[in-house]
Amino acid sequence: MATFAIGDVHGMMAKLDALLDKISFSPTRDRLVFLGDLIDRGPQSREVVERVLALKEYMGERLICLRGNHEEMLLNALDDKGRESLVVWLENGGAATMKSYGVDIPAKLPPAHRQFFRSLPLWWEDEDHLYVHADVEPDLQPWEMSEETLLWGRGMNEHTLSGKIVVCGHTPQAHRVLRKEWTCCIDTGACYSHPGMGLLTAMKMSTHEIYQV
Ligand SMILES: [Mn+2]
Repeated sequence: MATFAIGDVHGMMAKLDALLDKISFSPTRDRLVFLGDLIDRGPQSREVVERVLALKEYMGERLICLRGNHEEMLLNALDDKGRESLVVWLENGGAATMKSYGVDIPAKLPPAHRQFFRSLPLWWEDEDHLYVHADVEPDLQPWEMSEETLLWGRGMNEHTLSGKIVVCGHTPQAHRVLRKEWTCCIDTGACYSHPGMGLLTAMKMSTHEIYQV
């Protein structure tokens, strides 16, 4: 069984399709770990979520999708922590997501999708790696870390406590992934057109081999 981590998709359906082809994973044996931020900014968030849900239906617990700060902003807008939470989300790529769903308020998002967003965990781990959307706190167990760090942090910290390699997205890297000794960031700015960005990245965890489209 191989495990592949996949960086921030941000509504880029064609790139997700191409990447899933490229890694030629086995849906009956392998494991996929999406690092969060499936949605926002790019044009096809609805299609991306539908694809991940369809894969999840088939793969069950072998598909893990973490919550990113963009799913968090969507949930804040949905649960309305005030009108401001909706504005914050819309201005940070949420408008593209609403457009892809053809709805004008988040409460009209499909119930299965809302339930999916709520179900997303903040971290996951295997023998050798700790997977988070954004960042970790070096000396805390993952369940003790603040949501602020896990969803929004930019520190690229090592997880000293476990010694596991941290695998994260969230902070777009130009040209290639960021590899430090104990941290890998595989967000390569799939939705951006800045020089060196616009790539979606997967990493095969047993070898740390990189796949990009
Ligand atoms: Mn993010």
